[in-house]
Amino acid sequence: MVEIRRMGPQIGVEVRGVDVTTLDDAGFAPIYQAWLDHNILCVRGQDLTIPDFIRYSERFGPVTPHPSKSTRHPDHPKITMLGINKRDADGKLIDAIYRRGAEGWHTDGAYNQAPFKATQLYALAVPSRGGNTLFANAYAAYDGLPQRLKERLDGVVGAFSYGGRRGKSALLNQEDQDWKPVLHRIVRTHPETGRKSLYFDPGKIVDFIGIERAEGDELIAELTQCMVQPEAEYHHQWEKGDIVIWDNRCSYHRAAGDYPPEEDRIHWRVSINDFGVEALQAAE
Ligand SMILES: O=C(O)CCC(=O)C(=O)O
Ligand SMILES: [Fe+2]
Repeated sequence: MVEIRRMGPQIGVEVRGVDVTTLDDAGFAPIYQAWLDHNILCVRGQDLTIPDFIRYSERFGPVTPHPSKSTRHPDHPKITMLGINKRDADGKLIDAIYRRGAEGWHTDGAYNQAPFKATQLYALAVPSRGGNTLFANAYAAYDGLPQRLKERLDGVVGAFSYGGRRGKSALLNQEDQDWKPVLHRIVRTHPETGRKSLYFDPGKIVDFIGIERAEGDELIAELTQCMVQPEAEYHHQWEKGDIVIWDNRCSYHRAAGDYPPEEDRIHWRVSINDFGVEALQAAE
C-alpha cells in the first residue's frame, strides 16, 4: 500500500510502501505531483544499486556530473559521493567534505545558466546522532517579503558564481576556479507550478545588476534574513535507505554539519536538470 504523508507544515512529503526500481508511469505520477506540491520528497526504505539510483533520478530530468570533479564517483561520474574521503593523509578531518553544504542556506546550481532543477540524495550510512538536512520553502520566503521589498525586487537580476563573493572554492579543481558569473532574476516563477519564489543564495551571489556594492551588501543581509520564514522549515532526520529529492527552484537547504566526525554519514548524490540541450551544456 502506497502511503503519502506530509512532513513539515509548509514543506516536505514522505512516501512509504513503494519500490522505486519497479515503479511504472502510473505509480510515478502521484509521487512527482506530491514533490511539486510540497517541494521536498522522501521515499523511505529503498535498497538501490548505483544504476537503479541513476535510472530513478532520470525520471525527474537529465542527470549531469557535478562541477566538483574530486568528489565524483570514480566509475560513475554522474554520482557525487558525500561523506567519503573526509580525512587527509595525516588523518585530519577535511572540513570541505565533512561540512559540505553546512556553510549556510543555499540552492544548488545557482552558478549555472540553467540551475539544477533538483538534487537527490540516497542515504547509505547514517550517524547515530546529528547529520540532518534542513529545508526551507522559497515560496513562503517570497510571500513573507515586506511589500516594499517585493516592489524593489521586481525585475532585479543577480549575478551568481560558484564561490560567490569569496571567489575560490575548496571543492573545485584549480582549472575550474575561474567561474564566470551567470544572471538570474531574484523573483522567479516556477515553470511547473506557476508560483513565485525568492531565488536567492547568499554564498553564491556576487552582485545585483545596476545596484552599487554597498547597497547590494544591505540587500544581501536583508534577503538572508527573509529566506527562512517561521513554520516554513522542515528538518530531515535521515534513515538508511531514504531517497530525498529537493526542488532547487522553490526551496533552500543546508546540512546541519554536526554529526560525530568519527562516524559515517554517506550519501550518493545526483544533480538533475531541466530537459533541454541548453541545461545539459550549461552543467558541463
Ligand atoms: O549533506 C547534506 O545534508 C546536504 C548537502 C548539500 O547541500 C548538497 O548535497 O547539495
Ligand atoms: Fe546543497
